[in-house]
Amino acid sequence: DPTPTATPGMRVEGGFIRDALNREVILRGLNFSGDHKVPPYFDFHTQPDVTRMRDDWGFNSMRFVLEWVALEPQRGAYDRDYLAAVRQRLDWAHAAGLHVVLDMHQDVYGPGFLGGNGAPLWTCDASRYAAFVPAAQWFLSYLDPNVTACFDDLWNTIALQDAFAAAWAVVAAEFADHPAVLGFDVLNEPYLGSASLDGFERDLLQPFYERVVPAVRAHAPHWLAFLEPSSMRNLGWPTTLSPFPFGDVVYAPHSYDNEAEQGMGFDPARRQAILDNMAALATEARALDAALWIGEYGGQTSHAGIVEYMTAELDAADAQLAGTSYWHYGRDEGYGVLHEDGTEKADVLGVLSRPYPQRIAGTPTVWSFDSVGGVFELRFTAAGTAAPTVVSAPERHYPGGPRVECVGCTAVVEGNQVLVTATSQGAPVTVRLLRR
Ligand code: IDC
Repeated sequence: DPTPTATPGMRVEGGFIRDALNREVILRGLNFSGDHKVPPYFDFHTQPDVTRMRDDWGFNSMRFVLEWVALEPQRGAYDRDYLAAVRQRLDWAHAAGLHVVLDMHQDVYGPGFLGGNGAPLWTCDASRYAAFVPAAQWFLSYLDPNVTACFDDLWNTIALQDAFAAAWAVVAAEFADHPAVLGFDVLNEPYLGSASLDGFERDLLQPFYERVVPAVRAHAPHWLAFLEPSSMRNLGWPTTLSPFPFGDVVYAPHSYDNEAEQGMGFDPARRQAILDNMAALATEARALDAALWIGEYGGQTSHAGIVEYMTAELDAADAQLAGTSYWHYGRDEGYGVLHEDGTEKADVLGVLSRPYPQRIAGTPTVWSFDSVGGVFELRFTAAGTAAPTVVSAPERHYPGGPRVECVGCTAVVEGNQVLVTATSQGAPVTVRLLRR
Protein backbone atom coordinates (compact mmCIF):
# COMPACT_ATOMS: atom_id res chain seq x y z
CA ASP A 1 0.00 0.00 0.00
CA PRO A 2 1.86 3.10 -1.16
CA THR A 3 -0.17 5.44 1.04
CA PRO A 4 -0.93 3.50 4.20
CA THR A 5 -3.51 5.29 6.24
CA ALA A 6 -3.45 3.21 9.40
CA THR A 7 -1.70 5.19 12.10
CA PRO A 8 0.07 2.56 14.25
CA GLY A 9 3.78 3.09 14.03
CA MET A 10 3.49 6.82 13.40
CA ARG A 11 5.84 8.88 15.55
CA VAL A 12 7.84 12.08 15.59
CA GLU A 13 11.60 11.87 15.23
CA GLY A 14 14.25 14.23 13.98
CA GLY A 15 11.75 17.00 13.30
CA PHE A 16 9.37 14.95 11.17
CA ILE A 17 6.33 12.78 11.58
CA ARG A 18 7.47 9.34 10.41
CA ASP A 19 5.50 6.28 9.40
CA ALA A 20 6.14 2.67 10.36
CA LEU A 21 8.47 2.37 7.35
CA ASN A 22 10.50 5.31 8.65
CA ARG A 23 9.39 7.65 5.88
CA GLU A 24 8.78 11.32 6.63
CA VAL A 25 5.08 12.11 6.50
CA ILE A 26 4.10 15.54 5.19
CA LEU A 27 0.49 16.44 5.96
CA ARG A 28 -1.40 18.70 3.58
CA GLY A 29 -5.11 19.23 3.90
CA LEU A 30 -8.09 21.25 4.96
CA ASN A 31 -9.86 22.13 8.17
CA PHE A 32 -13.05 20.12 8.29
CA SER A 33 -15.04 22.83 9.85
CA GLY A 34 -17.63 25.42 8.89
CA ASP A 35 -20.72 24.65 10.91
CA HIS A 36 -18.83 22.17 13.11
CA LYS A 37 -18.82 25.08 15.56
CA VAL A 38 -22.57 25.45 15.95
CA PRO A 39 -25.44 23.02 16.58
CA PRO A 40 -25.86 20.36 15.24
CA TYR A 41 -22.03 20.61 15.03
CA PHE A 42 -21.59 19.27 11.49
CA ASP A 43 -21.75 20.85 8.07
CA PHE A 44 -22.96 19.90 4.58
CA HIS A 45 -20.27 17.27 4.05
CA THR A 46 -21.16 13.79 2.93
CA GLN A 47 -18.81 10.95 2.03
CA PRO A 48 -18.11 12.13 -1.56
CA ASP A 49 -17.05 15.53 -0.17
CA VAL A 50 -14.40 13.75 1.84
CA THR A 51 -13.32 11.44 -0.97
CA ARG A 52 -12.68 14.37 -3.30
CA MET A 53 -10.18 15.80 -0.82
CA ARG A 54 -7.76 13.11 -1.91
CA ASP A 55 -9.03 12.13 -5.34
CA ASP A 56 -9.63 15.60 -6.81
CA TRP A 57 -7.42 17.83 -4.70
CA GLY A 58 -4.60 15.49 -3.66
CA PHE A 59 -4.73 16.12 0.09
CA ASN A 60 -3.78 13.46 2.61
CA SER A 61 -5.24 14.89 5.82
CA MET A 62 -7.82 17.00 7.59
CA ARG A 63 -8.00 18.92 10.85
CA PHE A 64 -11.34 17.93 12.33
CA VAL A 65 -13.09 20.59 14.43
CA LEU A 66 -14.60 19.22 17.64
CA GLU A 67 -16.53 21.21 20.22
CA TRP A 68 -16.31 20.52 23.94
CA VAL A 69 -19.85 21.92 24.31
CA ALA A 70 -21.15 19.33 21.85
CA LEU A 71 -19.39 16.51 23.67
CA GLU A 72 -20.28 17.50 27.23
CA PRO A 73 -23.23 19.90 27.19
CA GLN A 74 -24.02 19.07 30.83
CA ARG A 75 -21.19 18.45 33.23
CA GLY A 76 -20.20 14.78 33.19
CA ALA A 77 -22.82 13.80 30.57
CA TYR A 78 -21.14 12.96 27.28
CA ASP A 79 -23.23 12.97 24.13
CA ARG A 80 -22.90 9.53 22.52
CA ASP A 81 -24.83 10.64 19.43
CA TYR A 82 -22.22 13.31 18.84
CA LEU A 83 -19.44 10.74 19.05
CA ALA A 84 -21.31 8.44 16.67
CA ALA A 85 -21.63 11.24 14.12
CA VAL A 86 -17.92 12.02 14.49
CA ARG A 87 -17.14 8.34 13.96
CA GLN A 88 -19.13 8.28 10.73
CA ARG A 89 -16.98 11.11 9.36
CA LEU A 90 -13.76 9.48 10.56
CA ASP A 91 -14.86 6.38 8.65
CA TRP A 92 -15.27 8.50 5.52
CA ALA A 93 -11.80 9.92 6.07
CA HIS A 94 -10.29 6.50 6.46
CA ALA A 95 -12.04 5.20 3.35
CA ALA A 96 -10.63 8.20 1.47
CA GLY A 97 -7.11 7.58 2.77
CA LEU A 98 -6.94 10.72 4.88
CA HIS A 99 -5.22 11.19 8.22
CA VAL A 100 -7.23 13.09 10.80
CA VAL A 101 -6.01 15.49 13.46
CA LEU A 102 -8.79 16.04 15.99
CA ASP A 103 -8.96 19.67 17.10
CA MET A 104 -10.76 20.79 20.28
CA HIS A 105 -11.81 24.11 18.88
CA GLN A 106 -12.77 27.35 20.55
CA ASP A 107 -13.13 30.94 19.50
CA VAL A 108 -13.84 33.55 22.18
CA TYR A 109 -14.01 30.82 24.86
CA GLY A 110 -17.46 29.35 24.25
CA PRO A 111 -21.04 29.81 23.03
CA GLY A 112 -21.95 31.59 26.25
CA PHE A 113 -20.42 34.60 24.50
CA LEU A 114 -22.44 35.56 21.46
CA GLY A 115 -20.50 34.42 18.38
CA GLY A 116 -18.14 32.25 20.42
CA ASN A 117 -17.78 28.46 20.41
CA GLY A 118 -15.96 25.80 22.40
CA ALA A 119 -16.40 25.47 26.14
CA PRO A 120 -19.79 24.38 27.56
CA LEU A 121 -21.83 26.99 29.41
CA TRP A 122 -21.36 25.27 32.77
CA THR A 123 -17.61 25.93 32.70
CA CYS A 124 -17.97 29.63 33.56
CA ASP A 125 -20.23 31.87 35.57
CA ALA A 126 -23.48 32.85 33.83
CA SER A 127 -23.03 36.44 34.93
CA ARG A 128 -19.96 36.59 32.67
CA TYR A 129 -22.00 35.72 29.61
CA ALA A 130 -24.72 38.21 30.55
CA ALA A 131 -22.26 41.09 30.93
CA PHE A 132 -20.44 40.45 27.63
CA VAL A 133 -20.54 43.06 24.84
CA PRO A 134 -19.64 41.57 21.43
CA ALA A 135 -17.07 43.48 19.36
CA ALA A 136 -17.47 44.36 15.69
CA GLN A 137 -14.86 41.80 14.60
CA TRP A 138 -15.09 38.40 16.29
CA PHE A 139 -11.45 38.23 17.43
CA LEU A 140 -11.73 41.59 19.21
CA SER A 141 -14.30 40.00 21.53
CA TYR A 142 -11.34 38.31 23.25
CA LEU A 143 -10.62 41.69 24.83
CA ASP A 144 -13.92 41.73 26.75
CA PRO A 145 -13.13 41.39 30.48
CA ASN A 146 -15.73 38.65 30.86
CA VAL A 147 -14.02 36.48 28.25
CA THR A 148 -10.72 37.13 30.00
CA ALA A 149 -12.28 36.06 33.30
CA CYS A 150 -13.44 32.71 31.90
CA PHE A 151 -9.98 31.98 30.47
CA ASP A 152 -8.43 32.94 33.79
CA ASP A 153 -10.73 30.41 35.45
CA LEU A 154 -9.63 27.70 33.03
CA TRP A 155 -5.92 28.39 33.50
CA ASN A 156 -6.20 28.56 37.27
CA THR A 157 -8.78 25.92 38.18
CA ILE A 158 -7.36 22.41 38.25
CA ALA A 159 -10.84 20.84 38.55
CA LEU A 160 -11.85 22.55 35.31
CA GLN A 161 -8.69 21.42 33.56
CA ASP A 162 -9.39 17.91 34.80
CA ALA A 163 -12.89 18.13 33.32
CA PHE A 164 -11.39 19.23 30.00
CA ALA A 165 -8.87 16.39 30.14
CA ALA A 166 -11.65 13.94 31.03
CA ALA A 167 -13.65 15.06 27.99
CA TRP A 168 -10.59 14.49 25.80
CA ALA A 169 -10.13 11.09 27.46
CA VAL A 170 -13.65 10.15 26.38
CA VAL A 171 -12.74 11.03 22.80
CA ALA A 172 -9.48 9.10 23.10
CA ALA A 173 -11.16 6.01 24.52
CA GLU A 174 -13.77 6.15 21.76
CA PHE A 175 -11.38 6.56 18.83
CA ALA A 176 -8.06 5.16 20.07
CA ASP A 177 -8.26 2.32 17.57
CA HIS A 178 -9.75 4.31 14.73
CA PRO A 179 -7.28 3.97 11.85
CA ALA A 180 -7.87 7.50 10.54
CA VAL A 181 -6.87 9.36 13.70
CA LEU A 182 -3.26 10.47 13.76
CA GLY A 183 -3.40 12.74 16.77
CA PHE A 184 -5.03 15.48 18.74
CA ASP A 185 -4.72 19.25 18.73
CA VAL A 186 -5.34 19.89 22.43
CA LEU A 187 -6.87 23.37 22.21
CA ASN A 188 -7.35 25.85 19.41
CA GLU A 189 -5.55 29.18 19.85
CA PRO A 190 -5.09 29.24 23.64
CA TYR A 191 -5.79 32.76 24.84
CA LEU A 192 -3.74 34.12 27.73
CA GLY A 193 -6.54 35.89 29.60
CA SER A 194 -5.02 38.33 32.07
CA ALA A 195 -1.70 36.45 32.29
CA SER A 196 1.48 38.20 31.21
CA LEU A 197 2.89 37.77 27.73
CA ASP A 198 6.04 36.03 28.83
CA GLY A 199 4.50 34.12 31.73
CA PHE A 200 1.41 32.61 30.12
CA GLU A 201 2.98 29.78 28.16
CA ARG A 202 5.63 28.98 30.74
CA ASP A 203 3.46 29.07 33.86
CA LEU A 204 -0.01 28.14 32.62
CA LEU A 205 -0.13 26.63 29.12
CA GLN A 206 2.87 24.33 29.50
CA PRO A 207 1.53 22.71 32.71
CA PHE A 208 -1.92 22.50 31.09
CA TYR A 209 -0.49 20.51 28.19
CA GLU A 210 1.50 18.36 30.59
CA ARG A 211 -1.76 17.57 32.39
CA VAL A 212 -3.97 16.92 29.35
CA VAL A 213 -1.60 15.00 27.04
CA PRO A 214 -0.94 12.09 29.46
CA ALA A 215 -4.69 11.89 30.21
CA VAL A 216 -5.39 11.40 26.51
CA ARG A 217 -2.49 9.01 25.99
CA ALA A 218 -3.70 6.84 28.86
CA HIS A 219 -6.34 5.76 26.33
CA ALA A 220 -4.67 6.47 23.00
CA PRO A 221 -0.94 5.98 23.64
CA HIS A 222 0.10 6.32 19.99
CA TRP A 223 -1.71 9.60 19.21
CA LEU A 224 0.64 12.41 18.27
CA ALA A 225 0.20 15.56 20.37
CA PHE A 226 -0.34 18.65 18.22
CA LEU A 227 0.43 21.55 20.53
CA GLU A 228 -0.29 25.17 19.71
CA PRO A 229 1.49 28.18 21.11
CA SER A 230 -0.45 31.00 22.73
CA SER A 231 -2.72 32.80 20.26
CA MET A 232 -0.41 35.78 20.78
CA ARG A 233 1.93 33.92 18.41
CA ASN A 234 -0.40 35.08 15.62
CA LEU A 235 0.60 38.62 16.52
CA GLY A 236 4.26 37.74 16.25
CA TRP A 237 5.23 36.98 19.87
CA PRO A 238 7.72 34.11 19.85
CA THR A 239 6.68 31.07 21.85
CA THR A 240 8.14 30.42 25.30
CA LEU A 241 7.02 26.79 25.37
CA SER A 242 9.90 24.49 26.25
CA PRO A 243 10.58 20.82 25.45
CA PHE A 244 7.93 18.51 26.84
CA PRO A 245 8.48 15.55 29.16
CA PHE A 246 6.86 13.30 26.52
CA GLY A 247 7.63 12.60 22.88
CA ASP A 248 5.72 12.56 19.60
CA VAL A 249 4.97 16.28 19.62
CA VAL A 250 3.98 18.29 16.58
CA TYR A 251 4.27 22.06 17.01
CA ALA A 252 0.97 23.35 15.60
CA PRO A 253 0.90 27.14 15.23
CA HIS A 254 -1.23 29.06 12.76
CA SER A 255 0.00 31.34 9.99
CA TYR A 256 -2.07 34.38 9.09
CA ASP A 257 -1.34 37.84 7.77
CA ASN A 258 -2.87 40.19 10.29
CA GLU A 259 -3.86 42.86 7.81
CA ALA A 260 -5.66 40.28 5.71
CA GLU A 261 -7.35 38.91 8.84
CA GLN A 262 -8.63 42.39 9.58
CA GLY A 263 -10.31 42.45 6.18
CA MET A 264 -7.81 44.58 4.27
CA GLY A 265 -6.83 41.98 1.69
CA PHE A 266 -3.25 40.78 1.18
CA ASP A 267 -0.53 43.16 0.13
CA PRO A 268 1.93 41.04 -1.93
CA ALA A 269 4.76 43.09 -0.40
CA ARG A 270 4.04 41.07 2.78
CA ARG A 271 5.16 37.81 1.16
CA GLN A 272 8.62 38.02 2.69
CA ALA A 273 7.11 38.52 6.16
CA ILE A 274 5.21 35.24 5.74
CA LEU A 275 8.39 33.43 4.66
CA ASP A 276 10.34 34.90 7.57
CA ASN A 277 7.67 34.06 10.14
CA MET A 278 7.48 30.48 8.86
CA ALA A 279 11.26 30.18 9.26
CA ALA A 280 10.91 31.43 12.84
CA LEU A 281 8.16 28.86 13.50
CA ALA A 282 10.45 26.12 12.17
CA THR A 283 13.19 27.25 14.56
CA GLU A 284 10.70 27.11 17.44
CA ALA A 285 9.63 23.60 16.38
CA ARG A 286 13.25 22.42 16.35
CA ALA A 287 13.79 23.84 19.85
CA LEU A 288 10.81 21.75 21.01
CA ASP A 289 12.16 18.64 19.21
CA ALA A 290 8.85 18.66 17.34
CA ALA A 291 7.65 18.41 13.76
CA LEU A 292 6.07 21.55 12.27
CA TRP A 293 2.49 21.65 11.03
CA ILE A 294 0.52 24.79 10.31
CA GLY A 295 -2.91 23.86 11.64
CA GLU A 296 -4.54 26.92 10.06
CA TYR A 297 -3.72 29.33 7.28
CA GLY A 298 -6.26 30.83 4.94
CA GLY A 299 -8.04 33.96 3.85
CA GLN A 300 -11.20 35.69 2.72
CA THR A 301 -11.26 34.29 -0.78
CA SER A 302 -12.98 37.29 -2.34
CA HIS A 303 -10.44 39.78 -0.99
CA ALA A 304 -7.59 41.22 -3.01
CA GLY A 305 -4.40 39.18 -3.20
CA ILE A 306 -5.83 35.81 -2.11
CA VAL A 307 -3.84 33.87 -4.72
CA GLU A 308 -0.57 35.63 -3.83
CA TYR A 309 -1.36 35.18 -0.13
CA MET A 310 -1.96 31.44 -0.28
CA THR A 311 0.96 30.94 -2.65
CA ALA A 312 3.21 32.71 -0.13
CA GLU A 313 1.92 30.48 2.69
CA LEU A 314 2.56 27.27 0.76
CA ASP A 315 5.93 28.40 -0.58
CA ALA A 316 6.87 29.24 3.01
CA ALA A 317 5.70 25.86 4.32
CA ASP A 318 7.55 24.06 1.51
CA ALA A 319 10.74 25.96 2.35
CA GLN A 320 10.46 24.69 5.95
CA LEU A 321 9.37 21.16 4.92
CA ALA A 322 6.21 21.69 7.00
CA GLY A 323 2.68 20.32 6.94
CA THR A 324 -0.34 22.58 6.49
CA SER A 325 -4.11 22.64 6.87
CA TYR A 326 -6.10 25.33 5.05
CA TRP A 327 -8.90 27.16 6.89
CA HIS A 328 -11.42 25.86 5.74
CA TYR A 329 -13.49 23.27 3.86
CA GLY A 330 -16.60 25.43 3.89
CA ARG A 331 -19.28 26.38 1.40
CA ASP A 332 -19.48 30.14 1.79
CA GLU A 333 -18.23 33.41 0.37
CA GLY A 334 -15.68 33.75 3.18
CA TYR A 335 -12.76 31.35 3.74
CA GLY A 336 -14.46 28.30 2.21
CA VAL A 337 -12.97 26.45 -0.77
CA LEU A 338 -16.48 26.14 -2.25
CA HIS A 339 -18.96 28.83 -3.21
CA GLU A 340 -22.34 28.87 -1.49
CA ASP A 341 -23.80 27.00 -4.47
CA GLY A 342 -21.25 24.21 -3.96
CA THR A 343 -19.06 24.95 -6.98
CA GLU A 344 -15.30 25.06 -6.53
CA LYS A 345 -13.45 28.33 -6.12
CA ALA A 346 -11.11 27.51 -8.97
CA ASP A 347 -8.55 30.21 -8.22
CA VAL A 348 -8.22 29.20 -4.57
CA LEU A 349 -8.14 25.45 -5.16
CA GLY A 350 -5.71 26.06 -7.99
CA VAL A 351 -3.28 27.34 -5.37
CA LEU A 352 -4.05 24.94 -2.51
CA SER A 353 -4.14 21.77 -4.55
CA ARG A 354 -0.54 21.50 -5.61
CA PRO A 355 2.18 18.84 -5.61
CA TYR A 356 3.92 17.92 -2.36
CA PRO A 357 5.71 14.86 -1.04
CA GLN A 358 3.31 12.78 1.07
CA ARG A 359 6.00 10.32 2.11
CA ILE A 360 9.76 10.67 1.76
CA ALA A 361 11.92 7.55 2.00
CA GLY A 362 15.09 9.31 3.09
CA THR A 363 16.27 12.67 4.27
CA PRO A 364 14.69 15.56 2.40
CA THR A 365 16.92 18.45 1.64
CA VAL A 366 14.54 20.67 -0.30
CA TRP A 367 11.42 20.78 -2.36
CA SER A 368 9.60 23.54 -4.19
CA PHE A 369 6.83 24.18 -6.67
CA ASP A 370 6.77 26.82 -9.38
CA SER A 371 3.06 27.28 -9.92
CA VAL A 372 3.51 29.32 -13.09
CA GLY A 373 5.63 26.77 -14.92
CA GLY A 374 4.09 23.79 -13.13
CA VAL A 375 7.50 22.48 -12.12
CA PHE A 376 7.83 20.56 -8.86
CA GLU A 377 11.23 19.47 -7.62
CA LEU A 378 12.16 17.32 -4.62
CA ARG A 379 15.67 16.42 -3.55
CA PHE A 380 16.46 13.92 -0.83
CA THR A 381 19.02 11.39 0.23
CA ALA A 382 17.66 7.86 0.04
CA ALA A 383 17.87 6.00 3.31
CA GLY A 384 16.53 3.22 5.38
CA THR A 385 13.67 1.71 3.45
CA ALA A 386 12.75 0.19 0.15
CA ALA A 387 9.24 1.66 0.42
CA PRO A 388 8.54 4.33 -2.18
CA THR A 389 8.60 8.08 -1.84
CA VAL A 390 5.10 9.27 -2.72
CA VAL A 391 4.46 12.62 -4.40
CA SER A 392 0.96 14.03 -4.82
CA ALA A 393 0.49 15.29 -8.39
CA PRO A 394 -2.97 16.87 -8.62
CA GLU A 395 -4.79 16.54 -11.89
CA ARG A 396 -5.42 20.29 -12.21
CA HIS A 397 -1.70 20.95 -12.51
CA TYR A 398 -0.90 17.82 -14.48
CA PRO A 399 -3.81 16.91 -16.73
CA GLY A 400 -3.22 13.39 -17.97
CA GLY A 401 -0.52 12.92 -15.32
CA PRO A 402 2.88 14.57 -14.97
CA ARG A 403 6.02 13.96 -16.97
CA VAL A 404 8.60 12.73 -14.44
CA GLU A 405 12.34 13.28 -14.49
CA CYS A 406 14.17 11.08 -12.02
CA VAL A 407 17.85 11.27 -11.10
CA GLY A 408 19.01 8.42 -8.90
CA CYS A 409 15.55 6.86 -8.99
CA THR A 410 12.78 5.24 -10.98
CA ALA A 411 9.19 6.49 -10.94
CA VAL A 412 5.72 5.28 -11.79
CA VAL A 413 2.62 7.42 -12.05
CA GLU A 414 -0.45 5.92 -10.36
CA GLY A 415 -3.51 8.12 -10.62
CA ASN A 416 -2.67 11.48 -9.09
CA GLN A 417 0.40 10.15 -7.28
CA VAL A 418 3.97 9.47 -8.33
CA LEU A 419 5.78 6.58 -6.63
CA VAL A 420 9.54 7.05 -6.57
CA THR A 421 12.05 4.33 -5.78
CA ALA A 422 15.68 5.22 -5.17
CA THR A 423 18.28 3.40 -7.21
CA SER A 424 20.70 3.05 -4.30
CA GLN A 425 20.54 3.75 -0.58
CA GLY A 426 22.54 6.69 0.69
CA ALA A 427 22.57 8.34 -2.72
CA PRO A 428 21.06 11.68 -3.68
CA VAL A 429 17.75 11.62 -5.50
CA THR A 430 16.15 14.39 -7.55
CA VAL A 431 12.56 14.06 -8.74
CA ARG A 432 11.02 16.61 -11.05
CA LEU A 433 7.39 16.76 -12.15
CA LEU A 434 6.63 18.65 -15.35
CA ARG A 435 3.52 19.39 -17.36
CA ARG A 436 3.02 17.34 -20.48
C1 IDC B 1 -13.52 31.98 11.80
C2 IDC B 1 -14.59 31.65 10.76
C3 IDC B 1 -15.72 32.68 10.87
C4 IDC B 1 -16.24 32.72 12.31
C5 IDC B 1 -15.08 32.98 13.28
C6 IDC B 1 -15.53 32.91 14.72
O1 IDC B 1 -14.02 31.67 9.47
O2 IDC B 1 -16.78 32.32 10.01
O3 IDC B 1 -17.17 33.78 12.44
O4 IDC B 1 -14.08 31.99 13.08
O5 IDC B 1 -16.01 31.61 15.06
C7 IDC B 1 -8.80 31.61 13.53
C8 IDC B 1 -9.68 30.67 14.26
C9 IDC B 1 -10.81 30.18 13.34
C10 IDC B 1 -11.32 31.33 12.49
C11 IDC B 1 -10.19 31.65 11.51
C12 IDC B 1 -10.57 32.68 10.43
O6 IDC B 1 -9.01 29.57 14.84
O7 IDC B 1 -11.83 29.64 14.15
O8 IDC B 1 -12.51 30.98 11.77
N1 IDC B 1 -9.05 32.10 12.30
O9 IDC B 1 -10.82 33.92 10.97
N2 IDC B 1 -7.69 32.15 13.99
C13 IDC B 1 -7.23 33.02 13.07
C14 IDC B 1 -8.08 33.00 11.99
